[in-house]
Amino acid sequence: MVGKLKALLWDLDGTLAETEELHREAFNRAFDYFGLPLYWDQETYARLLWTTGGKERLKRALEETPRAPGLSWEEIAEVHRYKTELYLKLLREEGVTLRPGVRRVLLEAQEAGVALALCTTTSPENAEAFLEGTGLSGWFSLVLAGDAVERKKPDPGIYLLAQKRLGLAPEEGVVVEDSLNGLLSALGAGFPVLITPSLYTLDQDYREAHALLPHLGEPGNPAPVLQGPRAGGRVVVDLSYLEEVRGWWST
Ligand code: XBP
Ligand code: MG
Repeated sequence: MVGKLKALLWDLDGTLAETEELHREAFNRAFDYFGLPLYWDQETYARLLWTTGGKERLKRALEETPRAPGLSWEEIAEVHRYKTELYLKLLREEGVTLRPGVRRVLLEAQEAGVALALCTTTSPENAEAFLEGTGLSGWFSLVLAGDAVERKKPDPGIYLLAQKRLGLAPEEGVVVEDSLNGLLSALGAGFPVLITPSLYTLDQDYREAHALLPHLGEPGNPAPVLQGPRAGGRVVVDLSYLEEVRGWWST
């Protein structure tokens, strides 16, 4: 294994926090406002989440709904801009809680001089508002969001761009993700990947992940390791465990 861990790269939605219900609510309110014949219940949203990116997801939903109007990309972007406004409002009003272990691991990384990068498919204003709302503004030296890359996850573009911007070799980082699309994107860029599935991505196929745990764990509430180093045991994920994940990746 080469050198020590230099960067932790995080997905946002589903990984740092369970945000997808706020997104779903914002989408549905926007559909109502624009008079679109769409309503996304949880089952529909779980299926549509396979298409990453709000505009791309809306385009797909319109295409598969026979009585829906054929909107241009600009019109889709307009509905999506309004959805973003609603999401930001919901985020401020309802707030959001970080998933177990997230703040602790971020803090440990920050204190150890390990760079933090946010690599998310959501829009940049959502990412900034999220970081502000959770007290994490300024923690991430790199934030890549939304249309920062031409093709969204599962394309590896976002993680390749992060490597370039951070001057990082894949073996010098670990990616934390919550979905198969995120896993495929990070693997495509060559990174070791730890997966903590979220409410909408529990049943996806994570066989290729280097570590799989339901959450990062906290002292007093360690997480069962389903796959990867110390599988069958319980861990509180910290930098030393993440180093083990890198070791696991290189074997
Ligand atoms: C998840 C996504 C996003 C959000 C909605 O991103 O695919 O599209 O569901 O946000 P990630 P937007 O898990 O990579 O953070 O409507 O702003 O796209
Ligand atoms: Mg995610």
